[in-house]
Amino acid sequence: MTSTQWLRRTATCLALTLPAAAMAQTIIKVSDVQPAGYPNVVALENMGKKLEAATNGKFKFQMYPGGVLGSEKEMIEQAQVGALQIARISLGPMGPVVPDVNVFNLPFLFRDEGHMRAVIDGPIGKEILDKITASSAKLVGLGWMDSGSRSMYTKNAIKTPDDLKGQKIRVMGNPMFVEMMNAMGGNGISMGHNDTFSALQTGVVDGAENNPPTFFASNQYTAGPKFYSQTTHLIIPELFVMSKITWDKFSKDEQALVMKFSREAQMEQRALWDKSVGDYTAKLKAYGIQFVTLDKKPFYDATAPMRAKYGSQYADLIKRIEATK
Ligand code: BDP
Repeated sequence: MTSTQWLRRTATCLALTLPAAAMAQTIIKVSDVQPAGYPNVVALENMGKKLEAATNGKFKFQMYPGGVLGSEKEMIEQAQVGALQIARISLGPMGPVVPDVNVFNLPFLFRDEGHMRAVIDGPIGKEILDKITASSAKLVGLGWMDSGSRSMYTKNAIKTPDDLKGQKIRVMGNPMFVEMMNAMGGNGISMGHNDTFSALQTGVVDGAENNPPTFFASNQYTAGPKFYSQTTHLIIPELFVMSKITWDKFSKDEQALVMKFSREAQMEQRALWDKSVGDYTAKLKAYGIQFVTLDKKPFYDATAPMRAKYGSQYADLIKRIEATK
């Protein structure tokens, strides 16, 4: 037996006899700006457990919740160069990287959250993920996540666009959202999610906009805002993407497994979301945040020129989205 043959045989014997954990493992770093325990993070942790079990421990997820790896823009950049394997991000900051996805970033595009779910679960959802994968961004779209709808939180109640006059409102990093906020009467300031708490506290911004679970989970509700005014101007799905550099190293079977568990994570996150969204809202109310109902039409009308300007390039797609039941 040559020494190479001997080495190979020994390696095979070891692989057969050693417990999985002692074999070479592929660590998959997964990052999220949301904290541990948030529906997205839990769904991804469970996806990791399934993948680890199905591959006899070859793949292992290492979670980095709470934005420890930086902003979503930075997470996208890290995934593009293969320094991060899975980035869970909002579609908002994906827009500047893959402009095709911006159709979902239009204010008041979806009728309600149920409409958004029907679209992302169906062929259009798949098309948009595939557009990310086919783009030059070096990312593979794995699956969607729910994010409810985004509304304004400020020190005063917002009932009409006039109430936003002179107020600096934090938005996600995408020029479209600055334009949207300006159209609705405020001054849009874009910054990363993790900078928003101190921006609110120090008065760099007067308010921000997000869904109730994030308003609570980020502690922003303790940083000054008193009112949550339910404009529901954006219903943006979130997504998780894999670095293409990582993806290309996987076998076809491994890629199929990742896709299967991604879809399951999408559905599990939704169930977790539905179970917890009421609790988050109740906690905000218990703290004293006042939820304001309002007439959405003036906000819808104020953003109509924006939908016309950006929507024209997606005219056919928007018709299909509108026709989705
Ligand atoms: C939250 C999303 C997160 C975004 C954040 C934001 O879960 O992905 O980063 O909003 O506003 O709802 O930046």
